[in-house]
Amino acid sequence: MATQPPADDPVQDAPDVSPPQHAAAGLPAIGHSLRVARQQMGVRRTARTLLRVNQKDGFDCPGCAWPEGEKRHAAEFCENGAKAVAEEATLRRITPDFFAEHPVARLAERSGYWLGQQGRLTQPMYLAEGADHYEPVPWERAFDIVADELRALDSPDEALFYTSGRTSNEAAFLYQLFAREFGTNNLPDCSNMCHESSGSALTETIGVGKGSVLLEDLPRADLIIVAGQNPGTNHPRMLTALEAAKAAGTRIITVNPLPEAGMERFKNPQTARGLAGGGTALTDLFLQIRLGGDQALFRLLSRLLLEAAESTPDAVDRAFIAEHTHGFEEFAAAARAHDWDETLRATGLDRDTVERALRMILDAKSIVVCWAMGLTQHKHAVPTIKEVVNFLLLRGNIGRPGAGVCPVRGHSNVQGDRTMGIFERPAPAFLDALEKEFGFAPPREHGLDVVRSIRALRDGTAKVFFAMGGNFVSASPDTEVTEAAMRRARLTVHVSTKLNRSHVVTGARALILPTLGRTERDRQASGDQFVTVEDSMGMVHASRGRLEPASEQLLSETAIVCRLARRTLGAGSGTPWEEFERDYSSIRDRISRVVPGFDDFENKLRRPGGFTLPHGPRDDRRFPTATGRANFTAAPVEYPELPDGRLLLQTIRSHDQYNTTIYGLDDRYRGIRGGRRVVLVHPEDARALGFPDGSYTDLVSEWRDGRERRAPGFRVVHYPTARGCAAAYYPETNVLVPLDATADTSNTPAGKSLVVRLEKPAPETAVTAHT
Ligand SMILES: Nc1nc2c(c(=O)[nH]1)N[C@H]1C(S)=C(S)[C@@H](COP(=O)(O)OP(=O)(O)OC[C@H]3O[C@@H](n4cnc5c(=O)[nH]c(N)nc54)[C@H](O)[C@@H]3O)O[C@H]1N2
Ligand SMILES: Nc1nc2c(c(=O)[nH]1)N[C@H]1C(S)=C(S)[C@@H](COP(=O)(O)OP(=O)(O)OC[C@H]3O[C@@H](n4cnc5c(=O)[nH]c(N)nc54)[C@H](O)[C@@H]3O)O[C@H]1N2
Ligand SMILES: [Mo]
Repeated sequence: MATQPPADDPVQDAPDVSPPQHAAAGLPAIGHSLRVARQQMGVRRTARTLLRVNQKDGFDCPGCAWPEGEKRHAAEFCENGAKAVAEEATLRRITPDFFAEHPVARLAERSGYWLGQQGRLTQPMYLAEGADHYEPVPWERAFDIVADELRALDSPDEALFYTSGRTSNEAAFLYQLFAREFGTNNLPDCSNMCHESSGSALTETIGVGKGSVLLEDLPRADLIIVAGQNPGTNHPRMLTALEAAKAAGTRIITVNPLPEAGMERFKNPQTARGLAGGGTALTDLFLQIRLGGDQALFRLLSRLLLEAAESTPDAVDRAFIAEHTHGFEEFAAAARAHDWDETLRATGLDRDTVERALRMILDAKSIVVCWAMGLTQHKHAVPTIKEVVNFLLLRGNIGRPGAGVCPVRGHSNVQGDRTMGIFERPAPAFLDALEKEFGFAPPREHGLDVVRSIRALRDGTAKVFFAMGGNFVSASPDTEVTEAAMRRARLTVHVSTKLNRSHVVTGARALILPTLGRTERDRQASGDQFVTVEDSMGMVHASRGRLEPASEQLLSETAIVCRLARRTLGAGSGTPWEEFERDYSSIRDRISRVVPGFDDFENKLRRPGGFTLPHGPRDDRRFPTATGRANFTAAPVEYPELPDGRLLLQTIRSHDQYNTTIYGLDDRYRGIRGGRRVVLVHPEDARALGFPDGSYTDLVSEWRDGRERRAPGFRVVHYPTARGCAAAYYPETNVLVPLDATADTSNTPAGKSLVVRLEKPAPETAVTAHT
């Protein structure tokens, strides 16, 4: 059966709105995934591909970083995993004719949705200075263009090497090696916009910037708190794990300004009960918190635990605190001084609800806290996550079964890329190990993260932008500033699978280098290769694609790095780039000697399901911090201020997108269909501001630089969010996020608490705005 042609553009944005749903998945999820898959891949390829997702000899799902369980179903996929696979395994193709037909300036007027729908990139393409169109370019010439431009720079620090989180361990390890041999630590990555706040907070407090929980801990927990996360859409397989935990008696508290359907009830499509019956209710207690109120909430819960301990000594774990922690007295003093009224103001919660939460906490011997972007993308994200750690430390909820911190990562290998050294501020020990293994002196000065990279482009101090995947201009904040910055570069280069906006908002010259996806066979001179990835819980395993590549001209990411490195570094490099390209096990051999936890790498991969990386706090309550113990911290409590007549806006994902990749225009669980320019506002707030349901508004963000940032033409949807709060989709709302509005310490764009006003739009913008 033929696949369907892509939809027309521009998208008329007049969404249908119905009440939000109260359960996720079930039969409709299967129907939707099969429909999307068939449109992109046809029937046979759909069946062949979806059966291979996350199987032990198959490929790692390019969707999220949630781990695979030991017991795998014949179809270990979820609706959004299936969409991610279909997006990559699509049979649609972009050939040079497409670029001959469409000038770059016209492509820049298209929506991101339309660009992504055109299909897989098939050939390297070059946009010469002053040219209107991309033209095909042979690979060897493409590498010459990049190498010449890099070598012409006054300093290696004028180059930026971005990574998105789908890159395999092997490619990531070589990419950072190349950047450092070239002479820079400018390795910004999507993590800078994602879980950087978790990394910063956890490294300081427990000494390891990763989660301490394994999949088997979830059903062992008495209580799981899910704060600032929407797993029904973004980590659907997590619902299966939560369902299993419920069956084992675990209780769940959800902390979120939005009542997300997936956390209310899960209808597991892999069980009869899920398909035909009512499914499983997941949340036992819902704390509908105001945006940014979490630090105040966790501080209050800690205060209440300390008070409870005065009459019930085991409300806090004194032995653990004495033996394993530092800074308790200072923290306890700050917690005791923390105030109820301030917490109720910051959170919008009532006293009774907080007390119910406290009783569930006191009843729980072991607690896991899971979180994602709802905690990481605020100005005070790092102190918020440190507050979660304080709360867990009080009852010794780390380093024992059923307890711990569980930051749930986004991109399928974002955690592995970091482990492989994709980091602008590498640890000295990592650089020492590189130096010893490869015999060159890596740069020691810290490099630039995402926000600092944008400033460097804007100010002309960075001149070459190279991206290993991702869609930098759409994912980054302050779209106008970022796009203008990108246009100042001398050369922009994107290693990509699909067309996106970053290919059409370019520097003076630009290259698109098409690459293999996860699902595709990777053939090199020594035979078929596999790669490895690390999931959100530190499990490393192999991933092997089986599909024929989208085009004969694709190179693997690994091969691209190897060839570029040879061309750029020439005889100056003693690194065996040719051998690395020929046989990926030679890369793993080097990784095993440089990266802690990877000794005997190749052999450990033979174990079914792979192996788990060591984690001091989890394994034996070893805390490699500055104090050698787990650190309590007593940062001042913060929460966003909301001026009169304004709303706090969070930027979120719909059910039909993967970051900047738009699969479709519906957000089924929230009752939105056929459009993305919607803003969800509490009915009473909307009425007070004069916006009936179905009216249109511009969103105008207010920031201390006084500059107006406007996103025009949003349909107002009356929605049961927390009072004073609003929500709209990213990337459309990235125009509203000021470049300087970032989290303290982690520098992550604070896209979850923007002060905005609603303004009646000029009539003509009401229904013609595109996604
Ligand atoms: N299908 C699909 N899967 C994905 C992605 C995708 O786009 N599509 N993206 C991947 C990536 S890179 C990532 S990082 C993850 C993102 O996964 P999530 O973090 O789940 O994604 P968001 O849509 O940003 O949702 C943030 C959630 O936090 C809540 N929230 C916002 N602010 C606050 C707050 O101040 N306090 C509390 N308690 N809650 C708050 C929001 O209401 C929302 O439920 O998903 C990954 N998986
Ligand atoms: N306002 C706001 N902004 C945000 C966020 C938010 O919540 N709100 N979330 C932030 C977060 S958590 C993240 S992680 C970032 C995401 O930032 P990015 O990771 O940069 O963006 P993606 O949209 O995931 O990138 C999609 C592109 O990756 C390419 N691609 C896909 N698969 C492959 C592959 O296997 N190899 C290669 N080389 N390329 C591939 C395709 O060309 C596709 O167009 O956005 C951040 N931006
Ligand atoms: Mo992310």
